[in-house]
Amino acid sequence: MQRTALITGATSGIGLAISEKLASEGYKLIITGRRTEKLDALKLKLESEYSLDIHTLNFDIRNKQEVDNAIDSLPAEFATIDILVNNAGLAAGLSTIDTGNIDDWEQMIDTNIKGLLYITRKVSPAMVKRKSGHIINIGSTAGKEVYLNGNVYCGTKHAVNAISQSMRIDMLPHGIKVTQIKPGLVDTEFSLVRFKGDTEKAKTPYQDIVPLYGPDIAEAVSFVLSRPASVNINDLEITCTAQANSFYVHREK
Ligand code: NDP
Ligand code: 8X3
Repeated sequence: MQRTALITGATSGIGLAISEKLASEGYKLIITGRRTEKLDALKLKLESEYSLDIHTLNFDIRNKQEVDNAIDSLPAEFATIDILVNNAGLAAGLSTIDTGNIDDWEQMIDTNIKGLLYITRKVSPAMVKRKSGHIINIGSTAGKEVYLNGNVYCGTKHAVNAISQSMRIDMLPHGIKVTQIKPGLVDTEFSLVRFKGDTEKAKTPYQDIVPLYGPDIAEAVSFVLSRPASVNINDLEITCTAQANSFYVHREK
């Protein structure tokens, strides 16, 4: 049976790649993000490539009312969400704790932690009622090891790690799968967002390595979703070959 997947943060990077991969596999998709024109363009592209119906939801995940209204607005044919991919997120800035920008901190906490919670709280009750579903949270290697100046971003991804483990226990009696995928360095808009449009700075994390790209993570999502009903992948940490963990990156100069 065709399954419906809702992917947050589908306008770019990892979320966009997951949307493309799942569309190619015939999933019914709900794609979300703030940039309407990007959502519309992706819908048009995927619908023409794969003759699928795709629904777009345009909302800011930091706003609980917008999240609730968006999910309540789903037409009947998209209202049963089998798979929730909690991907929307960002890093803003990279500074020591005594110099960090408080607005950046709020944005990361509100998006990466509270946004993930708002949409999970809204979508999961129907999964519980149906006793089926799969929630995939995009964490990070930054949720496993902290690094210099990463303080708040690392904190939000440690929270995603804890919430993923805890929600897996909550969902256990209901047969709902919870998977956390923890990527390392993935070349997306992530770094451009972190460094606020500074293209030169944004290149530095990926310099002299072959980083991961969105499709590498989308492959993993596809794998996780294609396991038999009796099998769950709890956690998956993925880095490029040049990266061992948050600290060790081998750069070929
Ligand atoms: P991108 O910047 O390319 O994509 C981020 C996505 O999140 C966009 O689609 C953006 O959509 C969406 N988003 C951000 N803020 C909001 C918001 N307030 N409301 C709704 N949507 C929002 O980055 P990535 O693809 O790299 O990041 C995706 C996830 O992967 C994030 O959670 C990130 O922390 C995680 N990650 C990234 C890694 C990397 O190295 N790139 C490594 C490990 C984890 P829009 O702007 O249209 O709203
Ligand atoms: C993104 C990876 O190393 O920039 O989560 O924090 S890193």
